[in-house]
Amino acid sequence: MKMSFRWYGKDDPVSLQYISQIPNMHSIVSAVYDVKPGGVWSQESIDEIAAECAKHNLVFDVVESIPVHEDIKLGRGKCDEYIENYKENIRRCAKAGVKCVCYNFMPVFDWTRTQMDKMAPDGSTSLVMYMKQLEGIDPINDGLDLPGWDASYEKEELKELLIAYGSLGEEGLWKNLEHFLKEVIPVAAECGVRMAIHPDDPPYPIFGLPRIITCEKNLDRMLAIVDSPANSLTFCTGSLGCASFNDIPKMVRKYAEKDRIGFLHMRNVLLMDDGSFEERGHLSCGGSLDMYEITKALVDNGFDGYVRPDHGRMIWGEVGRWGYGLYDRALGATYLNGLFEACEKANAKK
Ligand code: DNO
Repeated sequence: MKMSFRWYGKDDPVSLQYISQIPNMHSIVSAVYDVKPGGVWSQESIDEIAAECAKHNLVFDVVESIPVHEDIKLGRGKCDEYIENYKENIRRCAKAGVKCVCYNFMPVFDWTRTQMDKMAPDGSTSLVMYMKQLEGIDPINDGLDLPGWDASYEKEELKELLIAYGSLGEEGLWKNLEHFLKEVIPVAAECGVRMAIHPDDPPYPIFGLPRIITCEKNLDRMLAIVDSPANSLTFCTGSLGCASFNDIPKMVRKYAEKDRIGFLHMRNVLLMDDGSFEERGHLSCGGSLDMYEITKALVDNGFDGYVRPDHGRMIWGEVGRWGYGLYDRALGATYLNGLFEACEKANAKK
């Protein structure tokens, strides 16, 4: 396992120096943030991230994300040009030492929550999704600005996209994913890069948009499109784990055994009866997921990919990006390091 940490570049309030002080920190997960989806990243920008990381004894070997342009997901417009650009980005990242590229195939919106600062009795805050609040959201008229949402869409554009995806439907989206993978995976394989798709978060349709990277059956289908280790998963325990139909430890074991997990996002969620969920601290005792069983499933299968502590709570008065402060993610990394060491040593004694 290689422990990693997401860093949003020079504007990130969390510095590389602080990240490097977290025990056992190895890799930086980052991206070029000033190029629009569909564009080509300059080699200099990519190399600069790698050089900054190296100054702190960290390795920039995971990209999250190279965004997939909506034209690719919709199979229209400049789809083929954007796919060529995507391939070029993979080649350039590989040149700078990147080994794994995380991406997603969610229409229009990335991860969705209904409240970013839900306060727990201990005064910490975290991200939540309450079904009651979700029902009240009108994605077109509410002018939402949630992390992961591209706030640059005009109302009319957004309306058009929602209609286009409505008529594309799930099977249309599968067809476009298939085209994308068949084009991009061979290039990644050639460069020694593992593409790692991030599941839809949450893993079910929202606002009438199709979502397909949601459950075991669909992950199987996605992996079968190109049966290569370069076509892998970013197994996000919190995203898949906020639907009760996903048995997370079982799925981790299955895909680790098949060597189809390139990258893991590890975090815990508390799942509620009506499908609502709250993000919690990383420990098993904080939520619905058994983080020990998940780690054991990885270690039993000799997992040697990347792991990052995903979203943390805001604690100790920290102010920063929702889910991406330093303190709680660092606690998460330390906890996960402990789980891995314990599982590895227990296995070594057998
Ligand atoms: C949320 C993240 C996602 C993820 C993308 C990957 O915190 O896990 O935004 O980066 O979905 O493409």
